[in-house]
Amino acid sequence: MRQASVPHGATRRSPLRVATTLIATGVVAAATAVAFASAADAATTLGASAAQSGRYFGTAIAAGKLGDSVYTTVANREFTMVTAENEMKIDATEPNQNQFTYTNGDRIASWATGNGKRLRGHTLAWHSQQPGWMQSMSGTALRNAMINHITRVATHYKGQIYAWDVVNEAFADGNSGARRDSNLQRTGNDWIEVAFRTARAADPGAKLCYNDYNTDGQNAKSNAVYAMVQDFRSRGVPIDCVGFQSHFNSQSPVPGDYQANLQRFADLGVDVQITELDIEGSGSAQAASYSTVVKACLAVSRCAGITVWGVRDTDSWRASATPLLFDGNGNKKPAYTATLDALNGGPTNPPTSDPTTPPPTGGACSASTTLNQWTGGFTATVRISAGSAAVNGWAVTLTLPAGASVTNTWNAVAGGGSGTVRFANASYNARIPAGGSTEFGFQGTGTGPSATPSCAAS
Ligand code: G2I
Repeated sequence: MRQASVPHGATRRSPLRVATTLIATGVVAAATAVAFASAADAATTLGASAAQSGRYFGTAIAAGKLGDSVYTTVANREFTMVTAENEMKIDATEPNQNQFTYTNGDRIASWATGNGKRLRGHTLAWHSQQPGWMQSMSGTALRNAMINHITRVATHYKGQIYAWDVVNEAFADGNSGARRDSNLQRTGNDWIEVAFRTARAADPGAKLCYNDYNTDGQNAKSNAVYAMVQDFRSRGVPIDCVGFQSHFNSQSPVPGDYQANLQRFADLGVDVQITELDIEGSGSAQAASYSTVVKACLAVSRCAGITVWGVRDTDSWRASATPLLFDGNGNKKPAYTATLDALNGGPTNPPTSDPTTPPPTGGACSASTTLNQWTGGFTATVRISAGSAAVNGWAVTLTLPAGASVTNTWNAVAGGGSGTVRFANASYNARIPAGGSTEFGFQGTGTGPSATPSCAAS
């Protein structure tokens, strides 16, 4: 079932098996609303400010830098999503055919989960960064190797990945609107849909994305991707999201139709994600471009989040162009402030309230959890119902069994990843009318919650 009534993060498939239903009845309404942030207490990190509208703010992480305490301090403080910059690519995970190496990818995955962050997987099928053995392959042998690679890697990370870049950069630059020539393309035009079907079979809980660059505005290349996504949606090929890398510089600035382009893809019924954002430059010009990108995402309800391609300028693949939000010492740049301000002032922010006028007190709420449990993982769907009075904001608290942790949340903002976890409403589902209900969900590793959730309304 697709939930069309919620803005984004809502394309999770329904649990196939319903194992447990838990009902908890209402906890007393709070006297003051805590769900709404006023300007005076605007969020002070990128992750928290993005979470106000139910979005994530992520970064690429390099395993080799996890021993650098400035790097990890900034990354842990600011970001809620992590992409492995190179460590989950084909050459890194399968250096020799059928010999899989997950050491560095796992280091990033455990750093992310250990710090309560979600993971984007990058990338399962790509013409570039192929190991030598794959570069020299073709035809059926290559097609089978691709299927095997996707199956093995997606299975290894099953349950840990919010979204996979299943296929990366498969279209040609320029005006042809054609597929990029590559050994994978030469195995047959259906290689992309085979890759998506294979990924879905291996990890049905992950969102599956197509990811590319120079597709950020409307042009021949993005038109070709658009046609593919439209075709996939019409034929039931499993695609959930499109990633827009968004590597910008003066030759390739933020397009004037950036937001409109995101929106037209979203209108196909997929999430859109900004996956590798960096903008060459400095000072106020760079800051203004970052602000434009953030505002575009906030204005598109299915824009699920933004990932920047590195922490500090010195961590960037194009370090000399200083394209990121922190300088080499980890200090915030003007681009950081502009990004934070845009996130805090975005159109989907919760409404601000006059601090001298207490917001109206809402009624009580109750919560019930439907659990889909498999060995080593679970998804939980939580329904929050209002009583005879409307609810203006809600928070559900539940306790996970020992060893369990939350890896992925949709339609709510999670606080804590293990033990007692609190889920607060997103801005767009705070209000529940009298007698009405709303749902959020989360995915986790280990055993799902059997304890009774409590619901606090405001
Ligand atoms: O090129 C920027 C990005 C474009 N979209 C796909 C991304 O996967 C890509 O990321 C970059 C990484 O940021 C670089 O770090 O991909 C490059 C390779 O295509 C990465 O560069 C590689 C170097 O080519 C290797 O020589 C080096 O060993 O980084 C490796 C690790 O530092």
